[in-house]
Amino acid sequence: MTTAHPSSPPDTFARDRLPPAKQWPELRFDLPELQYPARLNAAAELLDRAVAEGDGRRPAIWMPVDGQPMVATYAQLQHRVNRIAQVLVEDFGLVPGNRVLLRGPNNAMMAACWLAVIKAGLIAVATMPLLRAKELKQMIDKAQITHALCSQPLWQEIATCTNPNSEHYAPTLKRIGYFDDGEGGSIEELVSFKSGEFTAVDTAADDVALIAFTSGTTGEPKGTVHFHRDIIAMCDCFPRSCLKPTKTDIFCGTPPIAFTFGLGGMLAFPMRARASTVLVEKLSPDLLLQTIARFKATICFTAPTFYRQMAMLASKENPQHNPQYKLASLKKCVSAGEALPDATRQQFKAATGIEIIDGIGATEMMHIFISHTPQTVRRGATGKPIPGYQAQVQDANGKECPPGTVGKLAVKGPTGCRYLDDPRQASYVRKGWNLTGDAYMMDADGYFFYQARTDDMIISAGYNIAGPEVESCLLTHEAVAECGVIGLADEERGQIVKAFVVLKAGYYGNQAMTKTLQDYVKKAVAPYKYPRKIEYVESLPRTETGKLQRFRLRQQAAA
Ligand code: 3UK
Repeated sequence: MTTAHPSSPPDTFARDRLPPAKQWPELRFDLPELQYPARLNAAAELLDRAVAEGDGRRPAIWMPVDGQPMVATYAQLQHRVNRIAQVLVEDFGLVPGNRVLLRGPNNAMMAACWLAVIKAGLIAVATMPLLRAKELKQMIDKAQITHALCSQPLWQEIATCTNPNSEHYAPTLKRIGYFDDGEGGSIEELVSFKSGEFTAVDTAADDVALIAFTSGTTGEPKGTVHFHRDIIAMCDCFPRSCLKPTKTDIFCGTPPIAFTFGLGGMLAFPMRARASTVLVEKLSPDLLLQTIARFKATICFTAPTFYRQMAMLASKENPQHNPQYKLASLKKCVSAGEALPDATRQQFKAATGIEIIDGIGATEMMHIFISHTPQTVRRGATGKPIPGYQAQVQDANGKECPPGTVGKLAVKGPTGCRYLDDPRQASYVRKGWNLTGDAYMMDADGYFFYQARTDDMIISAGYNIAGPEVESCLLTHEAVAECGVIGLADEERGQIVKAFVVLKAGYYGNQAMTKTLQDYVKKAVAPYKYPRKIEYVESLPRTETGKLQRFRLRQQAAA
């Protein structure tokens, strides 16, 4: 039924499972920088072109080795990428269009493997380190993956998928190559026999380059399919209009390369700018602050909860203030993954002087599509559609709402949602618009204000209440370290507002505190939004990408 594409790679599995054309979002390439040639290999564009244009000796990737900064230049990275690509093609026998699962922490080998897969015209399916055999099997089955490259310390869960006696056996997976490993047969050993000569496969701009599974919280994971062109387009949108990096910038941060937020921020954006990136395998807020100081990082990417904890640590008023946190090098900070509460923005600014750049992105859209620069912040807003994207707030019938009305966020631009063989395509894309599942409001000046995930809106006694608004309010109280707000089923009101609160050290969750917090919210926002129930907890459930798992809070509340 499918017609072969003129430039089809030998294995057309992923292309054949794209949604039918009428279910695609409208793609827009309105800017001059978004006019791409018909043939484009994203790894060649990011790496080979940097070397060819004379940047081979510039630093590309920094890593801490025994606490000391170690660097790989663009030329060194290219040599390593070429040799891995040779292993994939010559030893593993892979052909363009085959899928390769990648499993590793953020480090230079993981980055090199990703680039090698793309350069060889294969399809990268990067997975987050915390995923278990169950989730890996779902992805392997869905994307029909035959080969994996895995960081040795993470071997266990993926090895389970090759065991025919395991319930997580994934029969298509034939071979796993392990890296970060000194043993015989490791990728490091295999590459040592290779010449380092490898010409990038001449892919079409719209050949599939990667399948990113959504970090969705429930149900079967959805694979979002992205082309070589999409990787470059994400680099030519948000970074160009909001971040404005230069060659001397040093990026650092927490999002995994397996999350498209991290793929951009930790690898593709720095490379597109010929800048460098610091890859650290495990970061806490404390270690991220130390990393910024040690590597003199200039740009940081992380989630709101990290900025909040970093602000607390870096504040000079904090009794635990660590004089090692020298943040003088830091110039720009990007927050995404969930809404940035204004309280966090203000605390971080007070501690560091930096105005965070907030941006909403999605795995389906590849990266950020609404954001702002530090100069154009509007309190409480995510920003405006970035150049290259259009956005509007729609009602239930897909009609644009007037300013000031809460509705569904709809976006379109050079990238967009294409699920791999999934009926849910029909709910994400309607009439050419991508519907992200977020409730938003646009003001008269065109600024977009996040309200909540559409299915997280709380309806209490007929009122619509956005949990994040109540969270933002609670976070401005001096006793509150973190909080999460959900709707709890209630016979009389339908739902009531319930807050889970993590208190700062020295505060106690008793009745007096509950009364204090309730009164505080009633004074700051419309009183009907106040949390009728407050539960004090040690920590909140979060995904590996820093997102609050509200469904877990709801389960906890129901139990
Ligand atoms: C939420 C935000 C408010 C929103 C992502 C930047 O998060 C990313 O991708 P996911 O697929 O989740 C998408 C959903 O997350 N969200 C993200 N950023 C914000 N809500 N303010 C924000 N700034 O519900 C969105 O629909 O995991 C973020 C770049 C790439 C990404 N993949």
